[in-house]
Amino acid sequence: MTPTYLVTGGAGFIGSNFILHLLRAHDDVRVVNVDALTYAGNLENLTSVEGDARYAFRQADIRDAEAMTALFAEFDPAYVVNFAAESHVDRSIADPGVFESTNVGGTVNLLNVARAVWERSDGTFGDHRYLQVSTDEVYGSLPLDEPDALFTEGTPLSPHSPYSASKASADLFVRAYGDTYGLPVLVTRCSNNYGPYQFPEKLIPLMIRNALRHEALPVYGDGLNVRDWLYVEDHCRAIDLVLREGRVGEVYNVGGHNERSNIQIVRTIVERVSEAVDDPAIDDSLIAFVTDRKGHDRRYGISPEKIRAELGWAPETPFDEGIARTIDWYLANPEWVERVTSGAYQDYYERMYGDRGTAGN
Ligand code: NAD
Ligand code: TDX
Repeated sequence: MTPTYLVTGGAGFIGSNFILHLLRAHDDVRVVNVDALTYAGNLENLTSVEGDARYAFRQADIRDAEAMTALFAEFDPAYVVNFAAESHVDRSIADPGVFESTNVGGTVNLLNVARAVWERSDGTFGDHRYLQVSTDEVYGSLPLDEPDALFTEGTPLSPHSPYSASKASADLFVRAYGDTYGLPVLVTRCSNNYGPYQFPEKLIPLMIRNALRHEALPVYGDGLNVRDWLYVEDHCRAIDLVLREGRVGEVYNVGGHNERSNIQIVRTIVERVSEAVDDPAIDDSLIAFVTDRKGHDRRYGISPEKIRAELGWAPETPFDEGIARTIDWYLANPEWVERVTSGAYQDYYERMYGDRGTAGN
C-alpha cells in the first residue's frame, strides 16, 4: 500500500527539503504538507512539486485539535513527521511564550490526535509511526577543552535556552506517549543544518546576505562557539531511514563530525562569497564582534555512532561541497531572499541587532 506521510512544518527550511527529498526518492508515496505558514513558512520552496499528484498542502496549526483530526480523517497517514516548531534561539530569548505553545503544546496535541485515530480496540497501533524531529540542543553544551566529548543518545537532557527547553519538553512527552500508551514513536536529534531555503535569521544565510550587501557580519561574543554542521539533504535521508527502519521507541542522533567555530564559518563565507561574485570589498573588515547571545551554548558535538551502526547512515556531503552548493543557491535565488526579508524581517533585524553594541559592551 502506498504510504502517506503527514509532514508538519513542511513549508520551513528542513521540512521543505524533506518533502522534495521524499518525492525524489520514492515513486510510491503520498505526502501531505501541513503548515501554519508563520514568518518561517514559505510555499515558494515547493513550487516545483505543486502540480505533483502525490503531494498536497493544507494550511493548519498543529495546536488545533479539530483541524488535525480532520486531516487525519482526510488522508489516513501511515507516518507523521513533526517538523513544525518555532526554531530560532534568539527569538526564543526575546519571546519564549510561543515556543512553549507551539513546540510543547502543538506536539502534545499531535500525539493526542495520532493516538485517538490510530489506536485499535486491542490497544495496538499497526504499522503507524510518529517521528519527532528534535535537536542536539536538548543535551545542553559541551566544553571547548574536551574535544573528544560528544553527545550520545544517553547524554542527559540539559537544555539552556527557552527554545531547547521547549524541544526537550516535547521529546519527553513523545517518550511518555510511547511508554504509557504504546504509541509507536521515534525521535531524531540532529546538529545544525545548512543548505537551500534556510531563513536568513540563522548564521549561514544571514552572513551570506549581509556580505553581499556589504553590511556588518555580527559575530556573537568571541566567535569561538562551536557548532556541528550537517548538509540538510543528509538530515532528510536520516529522518526517512529512521522512520522506515528505526526501532520504535528509540532516539537517534544525527550528525557528521563537522565541528567548526562560528568565526571559522564566517571567514569561510567571506572568502567564498567574495570569490564567487568577484568583489574584493567583501572581506574580513565586515566582521563585527557584537554582544554575546544570553546563555550561549559553547559547543555542540554529536556522536552519530548509533544510526551508523544500526541503520548504515553516513553523511554524504562534505562541508566544502555543501557550503559551495549553499552559497551558489543563495546567489542564484536573490528574489527568494528579497521576498522573505522584506517587511517584517526589517523590524526583526532592528530589534535583534539594532542596539546590540560590540562585544564586551
Ligand atoms: P523553520 O523555522 O525553517 O520551519 C518551521 C516551520 O514550521 C515553518 O514552515 C512554520 O510555518 C511551521 N510552523 C511553525 N509553527 C507552526 C504551527 N503552530 N503549526 C504548523 N506549522 C507551524 O525550522 P527548521 O529549521 O526547518 O526546523 C524544522 C525542525 O527541525 C524544528 O522542529 C527544529 O527544532 C528541528 N531542527 C532544526 C535544526 C536546524 O539546524 N535548523 C537542527 C535540528 C533540528
Ligand atoms: O548573527 C548571528 N551571529 C552569531 O554569532 C547569528 C544568527 C548566530 N550566531 C551564532 C550563534 C550560534 O553559536 O552562530 C551559531 C549558530 O546560530 P544559529 O544559526 O542561530 O543556530 P543555533 O542557535 O546553533 O541553533 C540551530 O541549530 C540547532 C537552529 O536554529 C535550531 O533550530 C537547531 O535546533
